[in-house]
Amino acid sequence: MANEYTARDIQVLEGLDAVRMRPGMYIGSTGLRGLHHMIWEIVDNAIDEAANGYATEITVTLKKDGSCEVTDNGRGIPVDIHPKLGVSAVEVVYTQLHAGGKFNDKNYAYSGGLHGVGASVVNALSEWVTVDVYKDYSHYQARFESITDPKTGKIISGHTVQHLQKLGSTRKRGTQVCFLPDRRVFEDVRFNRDTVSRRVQELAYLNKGVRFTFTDERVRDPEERTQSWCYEGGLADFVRFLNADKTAITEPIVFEATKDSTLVRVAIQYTDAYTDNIYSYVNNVPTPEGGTHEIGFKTAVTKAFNDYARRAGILKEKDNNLAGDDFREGMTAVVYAGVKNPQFEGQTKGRLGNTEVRPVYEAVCLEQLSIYLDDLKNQDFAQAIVQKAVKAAKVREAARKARDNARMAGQLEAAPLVGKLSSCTGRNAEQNELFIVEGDSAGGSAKQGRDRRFQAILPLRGKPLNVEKKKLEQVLQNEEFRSIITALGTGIGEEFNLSKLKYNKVIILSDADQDGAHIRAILLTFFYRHMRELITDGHVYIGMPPLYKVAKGDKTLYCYDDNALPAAIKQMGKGYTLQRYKGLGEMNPEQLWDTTLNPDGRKLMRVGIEDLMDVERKVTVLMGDKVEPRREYISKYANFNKEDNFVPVTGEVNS
Ligand code: 1YM
Repeated sequence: MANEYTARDIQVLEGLDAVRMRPGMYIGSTGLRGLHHMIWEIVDNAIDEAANGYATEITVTLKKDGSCEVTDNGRGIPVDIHPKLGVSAVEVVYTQLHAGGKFNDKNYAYSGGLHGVGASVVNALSEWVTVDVYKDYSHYQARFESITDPKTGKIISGHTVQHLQKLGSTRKRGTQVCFLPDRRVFEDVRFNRDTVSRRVQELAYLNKGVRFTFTDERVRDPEERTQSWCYEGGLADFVRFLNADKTAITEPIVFEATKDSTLVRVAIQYTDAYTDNIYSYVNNVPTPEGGTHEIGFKTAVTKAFNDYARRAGILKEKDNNLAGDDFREGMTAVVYAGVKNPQFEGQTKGRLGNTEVRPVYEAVCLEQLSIYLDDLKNQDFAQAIVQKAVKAAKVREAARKARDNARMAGQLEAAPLVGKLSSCTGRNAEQNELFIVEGDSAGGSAKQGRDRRFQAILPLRGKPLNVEKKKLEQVLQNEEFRSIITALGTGIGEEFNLSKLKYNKVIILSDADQDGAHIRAILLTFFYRHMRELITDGHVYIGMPPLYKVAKGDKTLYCYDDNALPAAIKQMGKGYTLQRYKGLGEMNPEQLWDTTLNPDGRKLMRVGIEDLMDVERKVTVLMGDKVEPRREYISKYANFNKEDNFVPVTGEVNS
């Protein structure tokens, strides 16, 4: 075979100790994200083997001993001896940084992951790794361990303790890799079942026809241990899944093409919703902040549909073009790009930066969409989409008028808010914080307890409107939301401008009960739907008031969750008093400052969008208008004390 790989092709650069010195540089973090990244680095290699047409099955198994095993049924990593290094290709791939076919263009189509240094990085950060290769009717195995040098006491990373050796004969084909993440590197070495299974399912959608099986051997019930996915429809199946709880008005529109070595894969399905959801990916990696592929896609959609609307006579010569937002109303899309040497940018590296991708992506989408729209058998859908956009344009125009009127009446400007918002005296937006507080009485305490130099308080009366079921126009009529929009200073919807944000931290403070959770969910839904950048840029927080106060004499301890209570009681000893806070309103201003407002010691949870597709589903199901899925979801997961149920977004706790 012309492209046959041999050990000679592998370039050799560096040893593994560099990785252990700076793990963050290679896997992003040593937290849970980084821990799970280890799995995806190995899975990446298996997916490449499938993408090249050699493997059809990939498994990921979480073992009882804390290790993770990944397999594929491809060709198996090459086993021949590297001419210069004198060890097998398997060992080169696992012990030499930057080794691997990924640096060799002729063997490599689209490389994902971080610089393709995956396998050796995983080895460097593991206690041990075993690699089994089934190839040419033989079973080979190698083993690596991080060992302590008896002379220097230093750790030697990923040391080969068993060279690749033939163990026996087999008819199996493929590669099996098992690794145990090193507890000296990671803050927490427990893999999260949901994180892994969700991502494996996502990979199954993105890699059509490949069977992905996920097993968690730590689960007791054998029936619940294994899940398996294989989607022949790929992205088309993906958008259908994303829209499962919505009402679709078209079948998925799907196309795939390659131009100038950029792979374009798109699936679009319209629903009767008012918002749009675009999930973009590059080389199997999510790009929640979009980038050049997504921009190209959006431009093409606007152009293709406007051109069609004119050809079909829906837009007359005198009419203006419809806006991109109009054509995206109700759109769910998966936008996939296969890119050589992708550059990921932005704070969380969630945006594609390659400028050359944009025109190529746009051209392919424009061509493919035009073909779709001109096809006679698609006319019903094409008409439905354009009619919906025309309606959206009318609503947008009405919303603009409503906004203008509101502005004219001064409702969106600061002045009439005096009395409601207690602003801070400092003018440095970087330092300022806005607390959105549930209820007037807690609001009152917060106003007295805060540090007015940088903390502003906005009390909310009652429950704000559930925005999920409302159009922007209606949202703007709601007084609670108008005050929030005005206080933030950013504008909203298409006028949203993050650089005008007046507060670096926007902190939601609500009670730790069902009502509080609901209010929090409504506010987060509002930010998610209408000011998403506020969340993706990391400005939204949830304040965590304490649940208990344990006191004795002049000593006081606050507990922020039930688990902390026994320790606090023990620490106090006999004769303590215990107070359970039912609401923020029960705290006096000093207590509120000590526990919840004071940056030294308070607990905040930053809201992030870690898994957009899951968030979208939660928001739709929990806040939307289809009753049946909500009832099912709630009865399945009902536990109102658990954060997760009503918070459509997840985040890390940082104090
Ligand atoms: C469970 C993880 O690593 N599978 C895998 C890896 C490789 C190959 C096949 C492979 C690639 C090539 C030729 C090639 C890798 N090989 C290398 C290197 N699964 C898993 N399956 N033959 C086999 O790229 O041409 C790196 S990864 F560099 F040795 F070729």
